[in-house]
Amino acid sequence: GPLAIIPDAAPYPYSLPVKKAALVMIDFQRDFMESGGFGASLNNDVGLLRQCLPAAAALLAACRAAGMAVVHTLEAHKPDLSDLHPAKFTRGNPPPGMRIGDVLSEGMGRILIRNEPGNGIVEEVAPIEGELLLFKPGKGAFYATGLDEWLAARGITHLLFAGVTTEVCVQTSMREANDRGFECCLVTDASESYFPHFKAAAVEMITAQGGIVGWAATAGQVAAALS
Ligand code: C5J
Repeated sequence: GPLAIIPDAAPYPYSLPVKKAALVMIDFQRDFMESGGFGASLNNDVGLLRQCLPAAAALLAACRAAGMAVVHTLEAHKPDLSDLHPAKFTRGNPPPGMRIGDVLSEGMGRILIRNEPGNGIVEEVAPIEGELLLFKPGKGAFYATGLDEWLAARGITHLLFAGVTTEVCVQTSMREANDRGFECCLVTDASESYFPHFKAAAVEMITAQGGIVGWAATAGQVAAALS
């Protein structure tokens, strides 16, 4: 099959066998990205996260045009909270009304619960028919989701990562993938954090030591390699 090469990837050129690759879009959900959502209610600036949407949309379009597999994840729990560990439920000592499963507002619904309004993917990068949509109860995309089996069934060996937030769910997912033998590349401008210095540190620690977790490239570099 076709091989896309990104010559300017960090820390050295990244080769992407297009038919054995998937784009993994992590947690582009209203909960984290919209004013009035859960992230905003925790005093985070969602404007910082939204900066990555144009690059993420361009990346998604380029990967779709290349015929690549696309996976979208949502950080989401079952309505009965049976997949929510007490350690996650109580972390941060949230006040009543601000715990996972509580109703945040009429517009957003229950916090981090499957299929609630806030748990939808923002329209700029919404899934289309034929793409995998996964609910994930943890930070990493491989924990309790069946993603390993889905990728193995398709012979996928290479993963591109985009999404929010860079140092939490994106980095955790990329590290999980790296330990499972996938060749991973973080698409830097298609990922954002509420803390710019955390994003910068995550990109550095992923690519340091010869790419100890994987590569990094921009959406434009990926699109150019795929075109
Ligand atoms: C966070 C995520 N930051 N998707 N979730 O809690 O990174």
